[in-house]
Amino acid sequence: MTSLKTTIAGLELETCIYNASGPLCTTAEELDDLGQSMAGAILSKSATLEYRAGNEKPRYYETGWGSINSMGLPNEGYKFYADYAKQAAQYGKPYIVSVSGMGFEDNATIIKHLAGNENIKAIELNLSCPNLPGKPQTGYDFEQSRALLNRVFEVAQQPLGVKLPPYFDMPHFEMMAEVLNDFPISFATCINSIGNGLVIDTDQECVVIKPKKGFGGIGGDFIKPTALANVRKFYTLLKKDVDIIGVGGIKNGMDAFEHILCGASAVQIGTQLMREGTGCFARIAGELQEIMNKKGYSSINDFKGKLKDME
Ligand code: RRO
Repeated sequence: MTSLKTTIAGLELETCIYNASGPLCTTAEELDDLGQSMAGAILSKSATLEYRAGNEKPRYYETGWGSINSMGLPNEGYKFYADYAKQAAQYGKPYIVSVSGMGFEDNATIIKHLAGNENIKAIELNLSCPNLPGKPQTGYDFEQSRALLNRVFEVAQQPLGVKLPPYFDMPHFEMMAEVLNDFPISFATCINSIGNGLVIDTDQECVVIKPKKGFGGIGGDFIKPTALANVRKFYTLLKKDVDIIGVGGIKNGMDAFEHILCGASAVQIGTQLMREGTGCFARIAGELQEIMNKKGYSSINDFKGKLKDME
C-alpha cells in the first residue's frame, strides 16, 4: 500500500499535500472547505493584528503559466484565526496559523496570544510578503530576521517554522541558513512568490493588476525551478531536524514528486488551488501515488531528499 503520510514539526499528516497560505484560506467558509478536502493540514492566510481589506482590486491575475498577485495581506485579524481553531479541530488534521505582523511587537503579540491554544498545532511565520508598499521583505535582511526570531522565540510555545522568500545567490542561501540554524525552528517553507514581477496585457498595453503600478508576486509554473533550488539548498544547509516544506509551481503529482526528491517533507499548493479549488488535493495525491507505485516506492521517505548528482 502506497502511503502519502508524513510528519512535519512533529505533527502527523495523513497526506503530505496541503494548501499554501494565501489562496482560499482567509474566511471560515474557505477554511472549512480545506477541512473537508483531502488536504493533509489546514493553513490559514497570514494574520495581522487587525482586520485588513488588502490592496485595491484587481489584485490577482492568472495567465497560462501562472499568477501575479498584490493582495496586500487581506485577512480577518489574528483573533479570528485563533478562535477558528476550535472549529478546525473537527476535521482531524493539523490546523496551522500563518503570522505576518507589521513589526516585531505585532508578531510577538500575535504569537503570545496563539500560545495557549491547543487546537493550533504550529505557526508559520511569514518572512516574505512582497506586496506591502514601502515595507521590505524581512527574509532579505538577515540581521532583521535574526532579531525577529530572537523576539518571537521568547513567546512561542507551539512548533514554529518560517515562510521564506526565494533566494537566488549561493551566499544568500548560506547566510539565511546560518541565521535559521541558531534557532529551534521546526520547519522552513520554500518559497513565497517571486516578488515584484510584472505581467503585461499587450492588447491593452497595460499592466494586469492595479496596486503598485502592476508589480506583484509571481506564482505558478515559472517559479518551479527556483522553488526546487530553494528546497534543495535549505534541505542540505539546515539542521537535520528542520522539515522543509516545498511550494512553488506544483500542479500535478510529478511536480510534487520533484519537490520531495529535493528534500520536501510536505508540499503546499498555491496557484493551482486558486485555479482548481480544493479538488486539487485528491487529484495530485492520486497522481503522486501512481508515480510511486510505478517506481516501487511505498512511502515518501523512500525517495525524500534522494536527488542524485551527475557522476
Ligand atoms: O497578501 C499578499 O499580498 C501576499 C502575501 Br501576505 C504573501 O506572503 N505572498 C504573496 O504572494 N502575497
